[in-house]
Amino acid sequence: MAMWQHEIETMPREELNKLQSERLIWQVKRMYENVELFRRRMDEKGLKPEDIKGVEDLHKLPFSYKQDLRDYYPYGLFAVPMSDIRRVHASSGTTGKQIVVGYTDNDLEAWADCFARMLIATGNDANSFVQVSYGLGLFTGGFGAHDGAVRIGATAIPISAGNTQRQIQTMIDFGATVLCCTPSYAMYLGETIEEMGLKDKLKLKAGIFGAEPWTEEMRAQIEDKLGLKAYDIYGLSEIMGPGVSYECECQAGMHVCEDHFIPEIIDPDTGEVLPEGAQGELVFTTITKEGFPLIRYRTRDICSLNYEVCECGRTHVRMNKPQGRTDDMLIIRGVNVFPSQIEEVLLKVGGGITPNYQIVVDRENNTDTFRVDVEMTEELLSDGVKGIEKVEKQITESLRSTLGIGPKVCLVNPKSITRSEGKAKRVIDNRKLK
Ligand code: DLL
Repeated sequence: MAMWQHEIETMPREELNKLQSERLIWQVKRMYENVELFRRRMDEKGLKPEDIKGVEDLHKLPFSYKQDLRDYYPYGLFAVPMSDIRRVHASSGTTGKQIVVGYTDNDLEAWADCFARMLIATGNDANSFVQVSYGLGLFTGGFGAHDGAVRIGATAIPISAGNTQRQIQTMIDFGATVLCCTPSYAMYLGETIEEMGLKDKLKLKAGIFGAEPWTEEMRAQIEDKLGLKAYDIYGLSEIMGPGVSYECECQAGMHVCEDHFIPEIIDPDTGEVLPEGAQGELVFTTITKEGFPLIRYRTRDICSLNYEVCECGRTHVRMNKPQGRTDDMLIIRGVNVFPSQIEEVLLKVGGGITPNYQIVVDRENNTDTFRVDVEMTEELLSDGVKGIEKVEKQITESLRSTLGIGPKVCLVNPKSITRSEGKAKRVIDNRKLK
């Protein structure tokens, strides 16, 4: 299996484009026949499946949106009869009705292959013990990692998310060599292990962390606390789940599984395809998915693509860490603010604080208020008020120079910000309630 996967991952671009073209043509035709919304959008554009002759025509196709999944909830966009759907997953997102996605047998195979590619790229094999601490359930994280682990013949430890003490006990007793969870939970596990003085009992070599944005600084801290190499993995329920793209041993961008998904970067305002290397909204077309295929799906994630062949030899395009989402960008007093920028500043400041923070935005007398609560360390707390004020001032100034707008910074007691076992909740925007 490993060899066959690697051949695909290192396919010359010309060959890869040919394969993508064949698969795109197949997908457009079957979706036109089976998905009413897609047919209607094609008809509105005056397009017929025969007009799509290869990847060069991708930009002609209509976009699809998260709202479509809500409008056609739960199964209205599936392209096969329900008797061919073997499993469904769902994602609630932060707002609104949950979205439902479905997989055929072949889709589940492809998904396991994609996750397996990452496990192999990061040094795993049948001797690995993969602790799956993403939620196993309707969330795609747990099952994606589990099926990938099984695919490479490793020993899966499907513990799911939560119960930190038990996670640590299991990690040690069962000899986990790979940990799969969100980066914020990895950080929390690392902090707890540090406090318990158990780091030298761990056998972890690699961590596969994704499902939310995280920074290079956070990577360094997690690697230090858990004594492993931390790799980024990206995915979204609508396209497949974890493994749409993944970091290899070079940790230099995430390879998109281009034999299954074609990425594009567009200007989110005009919808125009941007030149290579530009930053914009990531869009995906699924070219092998049978159950729930999507054409030109607007992810809302902001990133750029790098088509240079990676040092590892893989030709599949690399996306950089998403810099945020078009829909989680905060506009505070007219200034665009991404939570990731704040996190980067906090991790650079380092001393006296932990990377646990929360952004609180509100509106008073028609003016936005902007506060960042950051947990301080026990040491700083025992230093007293003067030391605390000094760090608060330092953070305020760093944030002002990075963001162009200065928040009120409050250092709060250690462990006072609620920890998440899945995706961290970093932003409380009270303006939405007003
Ligand atoms: O979070 C799938 C996943 C599970 C990916 C486990 C990686 C690991 P959703 O819940 O549908 O699916 O959320 C998808 O999460 O559009 C991004 O905004 C964000 N996201 C996922 N991975 C990353 C990452 C899963 N590595 C949404 N970096 C996506 C930044 C990420 N953001």
